[in-house]
Amino acid sequence: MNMPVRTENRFLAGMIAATESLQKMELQMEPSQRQSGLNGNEPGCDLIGQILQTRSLVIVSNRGPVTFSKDENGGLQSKRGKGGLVTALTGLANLTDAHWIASAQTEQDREWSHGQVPLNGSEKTIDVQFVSPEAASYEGYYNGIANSLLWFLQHSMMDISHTPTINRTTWQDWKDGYVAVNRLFAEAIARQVRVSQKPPLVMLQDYHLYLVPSFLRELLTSRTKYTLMHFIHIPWPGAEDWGLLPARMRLAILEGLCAVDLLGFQTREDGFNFMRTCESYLPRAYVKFKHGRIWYRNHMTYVKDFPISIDVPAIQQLAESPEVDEIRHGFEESYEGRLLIVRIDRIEPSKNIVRGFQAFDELLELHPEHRGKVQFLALLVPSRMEVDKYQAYAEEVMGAAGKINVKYSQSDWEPIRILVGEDYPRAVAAMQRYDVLLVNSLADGMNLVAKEGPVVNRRNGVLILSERTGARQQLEPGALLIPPLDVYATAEALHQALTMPMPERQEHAERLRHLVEQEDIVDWLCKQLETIAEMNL
Ligand code: GDG
Repeated sequence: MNMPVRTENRFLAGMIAATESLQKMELQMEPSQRQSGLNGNEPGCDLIGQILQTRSLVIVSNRGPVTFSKDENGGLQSKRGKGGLVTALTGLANLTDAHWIASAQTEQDREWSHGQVPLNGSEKTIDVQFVSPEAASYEGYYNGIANSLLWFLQHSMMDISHTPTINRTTWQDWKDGYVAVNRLFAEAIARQVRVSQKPPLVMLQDYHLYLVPSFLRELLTSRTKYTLMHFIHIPWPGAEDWGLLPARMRLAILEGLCAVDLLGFQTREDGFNFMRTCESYLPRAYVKFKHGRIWYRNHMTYVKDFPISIDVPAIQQLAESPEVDEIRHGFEESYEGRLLIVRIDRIEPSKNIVRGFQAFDELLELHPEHRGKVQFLALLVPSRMEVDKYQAYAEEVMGAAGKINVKYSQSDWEPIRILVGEDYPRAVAAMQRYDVLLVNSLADGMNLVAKEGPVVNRRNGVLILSERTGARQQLEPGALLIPPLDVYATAEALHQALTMPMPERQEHAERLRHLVEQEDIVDWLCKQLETIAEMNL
């Protein structure tokens, strides 16, 4: 069985990015500087070295930092995971013994199963281990429950008059897929915790692994020393949304998460919603909202927001590379004399791509002076194409753009240009060239594009940001906020951005750059470790 390599490797990318940054930092700094962290004034970073001297790391995510495939000669070739999260966590791995548990994505991952993977630019290695569920079990866990049910519920995208219908197949996906794969992960973690020389920090990632913590508590005795962290990358909606999930599933998820020591969310709102959900649906949970604490079954879970970010130096370095330079020159030539609106997303209903095009249509109606003068460039990465809804959505996106192009095209101007495919250097080149970056997600845990754009853009471009992205919490002072359902407001925001005087654009752009640089991916990790130390977890 050969599972397709999927494109949505966003948090892995982040982890790797942050780990590599830390790694670089460690290599470049004198020992006396190491304790002071990134720039010497981030208290969280003071503690990284200290904490990791006494702890080992067990990182757990659905996708790992590496996948294996066959090369042309039938040999084994490895491909490293991309993005900030993988980088971030790989960096940490350089500072202590690290073990990464993930699910096998290919037949070669299954065969390879467990071994050492070298870290970039260092003699150290990271111990990577794959769990290998049966294909049907993985399908039920990944597509059946995580992507079709939890993703839609947590992005408030359930169209309950029609979908989802929870039927026998869903329950089978739950029992033989989600529960079974979470148990497999827990068993692998438990084995690792038992043989660990130092008490491990177990860092679980995301919505695929909600049940792991309670299984782990069952498998390990209360005398075993370890700290359990879980970071949730996607939104946590209000208690009413969770009311739609059958009680048995909801209870298992809440019990799982209340077995964690430190539970991280992207925003304060997400953490607050989680606590409200526990108060509503977890009998005998005692919630202290003000202090972010939940007591359940003699265990305290500390709930806190740790907004994820990007590896700023890494993306700036890539932006300066000859490869990106060449692509940017191409864009500059093609769009010379025109203002450029850019969006960069997975083809994903929560990214609200169709309404983005509708807003552009509205702009060209309301402000015809932009016709022929503004180009909309959409860089779209195919995602989860094995799920019917995603295929249908991709068709809808293409249809919406096609209609607008038919309506307004001129001999030398096609209003919307769509580039489909995975090409990160191309995405970075587009980020450098935009005059307006449109992020209008219906709901988004964070949205990293909103953070990447401002640190590489060369034209003091304006960020239009949905108020339902996690990025809003930090970037609001430098962005034009829009309600994502309102295409009229989005069209007006586009007009405001396209006509904004340069000094104002500059002020907004500088503010955004500063906000992102202040709190990058290393800071995200530092703050979590700082909390572990402060809370004595
Ligand atoms: C989830 C949550 C949360 C873009 N084009 C290509 C490419 N990209 C990069 C972007 C960005 C990443 O992919 C996408 O990250 P987002 O945050 O925008 O969105 P999700 O994939 O939905 O991520 C989200 C995130 O997890 C982290 O916690 O922010 O809310 O939904 O970095 O620049 N990457 C590659 N090829 C491309 O063509 N490899």
